[in-house]
Amino acid sequence: MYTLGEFIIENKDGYSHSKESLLRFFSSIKLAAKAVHKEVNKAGLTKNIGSSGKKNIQGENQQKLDFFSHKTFIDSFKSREVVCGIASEESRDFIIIDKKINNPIEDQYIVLIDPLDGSSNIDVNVSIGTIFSVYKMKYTNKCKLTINDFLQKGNQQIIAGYIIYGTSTMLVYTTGNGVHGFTLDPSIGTFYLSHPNISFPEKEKIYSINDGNYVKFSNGIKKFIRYCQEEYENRPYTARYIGSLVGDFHRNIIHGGIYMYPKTSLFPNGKLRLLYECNPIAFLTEQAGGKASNGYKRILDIQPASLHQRTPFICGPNKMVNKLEEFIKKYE
Ligand code: P6P
Repeated sequence: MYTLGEFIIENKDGYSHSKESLLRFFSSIKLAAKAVHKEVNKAGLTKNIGSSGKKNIQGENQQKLDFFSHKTFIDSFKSREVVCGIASEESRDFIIIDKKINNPIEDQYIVLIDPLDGSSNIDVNVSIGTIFSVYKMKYTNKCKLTINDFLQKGNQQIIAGYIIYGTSTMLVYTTGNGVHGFTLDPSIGTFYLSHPNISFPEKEKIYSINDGNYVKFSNGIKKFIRYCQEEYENRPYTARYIGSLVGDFHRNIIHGGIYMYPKTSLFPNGKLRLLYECNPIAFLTEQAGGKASNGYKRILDIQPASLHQRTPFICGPNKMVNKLEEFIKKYE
């Protein structure tokens, strides 16, 4: 069984840039993931549970583990000399790691990260995750990073993935040649290839949406929810929603389902963030044979205007996403 390092060394992921940079990057991801895994798995027994008492830049309650994960991943990136700039859900501005820019290795990565997505679920023991999105520096002038290095379209990503802290801790990633899942063996701290070439199954089974917002949805979304509930063909689909994007998405990519977070009156531009939630999940979705849109446009083609901008988000099997877009077009 391949370890993640062996998988990369043998270029099983078809990565076409510097293998050394990729190894350094995933060395930092693995180290940080194991540290977060350890804290998450004993959260109930330590002081690391509950709110930090601070608000993040989105004005949301920051959980103690949000900050722990943010700091852990950033420190890990800094020490592996492959990341020159980081944008995190937990920090207003991007973070420049100066000394990396002149580093001799070929690729300098720009990383956008949601350090601990779904963290409101920590106190109730529901799966949560870290989501990461990676670009090369946009401009050859490596003397100075600018915001434009971070506001690249999602179709420019070179790596995207997540770690899910669930019944097991898994790392799932793509470099544009399929989606591959690795499960952590905590007894020896090694990630082993457990899910090669993940793709949406032929048969759709699940629809995921926060039904509590039903009255706030557009007619197109309401019509699609009713469509999922009709008794016809292989419907009704099963409704599954745990309020954790990584948990909902991971289940849906394995079992076959659509995830929707459309705009509502509370979130007129959608709730999820384009750069470090939707773009990486959209890249994985397409690599797994599915489709990701805002209801009208391919997520990966959206030109970002700001680091923390939000977007309506739909991702899943082509047939389900196309059907939803049909309803949105017909009923708005
Ligand atoms: P709601 C978590 O806060 C998150 O960003 C996603 O992980 C999750 O899918 C969504 O928000 C849940 O939002 O409004 O349904 O609680």
